[in-house]
Amino acid sequence: HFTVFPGQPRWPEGKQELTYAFFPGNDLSKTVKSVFATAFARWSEVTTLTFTETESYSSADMKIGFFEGDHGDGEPFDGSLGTLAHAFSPTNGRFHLDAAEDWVVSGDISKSSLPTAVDLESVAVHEIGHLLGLGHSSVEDAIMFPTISSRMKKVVLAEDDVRGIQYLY
Ligand code: TQI
Ligand code: ZN
Ligand code: ZN
Repeated sequence: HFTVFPGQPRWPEGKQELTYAFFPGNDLSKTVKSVFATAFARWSEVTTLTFTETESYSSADMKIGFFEGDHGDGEPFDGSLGTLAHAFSPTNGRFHLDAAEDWVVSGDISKSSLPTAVDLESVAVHEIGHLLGLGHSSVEDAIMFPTISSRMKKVVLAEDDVRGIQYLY
């Protein structure tokens, strides 16, 4: 079953149109950005929320960036594998990814030659769940289940994820 964060934080009722921006220091490719757009779409499809990219990092509701090691929020990254990414509960909006991972941004992760490959879309869909207020789920098929078998793609919301997000919004 899905969970929410203590106190049930969520984006306010009157704020259905959320914006996101990429950390300007990262200079991400169109392909990488499109992976995030697809991941946001998984959640907008089952809610009345919309997600739009904005150029203004400072005013964006959600701020996405790739960082290595200690990056100033007290939760340093740890190099390849281990912690892959973290996102904070509403309405913090920060979504950080470990730049040291071998991110697979398109295509089939099972075909990657790297044993340390991590599927970016799978992690993005999971972390956006956190950004929106979902905690972890006990349902193994759920995006919000706290483990993912390596070299696996898990990008389609399970019924439990949909129930969770529709409980909040
Ligand atoms: N990062 C953890 C996660 O997002 C960070 C975390 C631990 C956390 N406990 C939390 C975040 C409680 C919010 C609430 O779960 S991670 C997975 C999964 C991670 C793990 O790098 O370990 C995914 C990131 F589910 F596969 F294990 C993405 Cl998909
Ligand atoms: Zn961080
Ligand atoms: Zn998680």
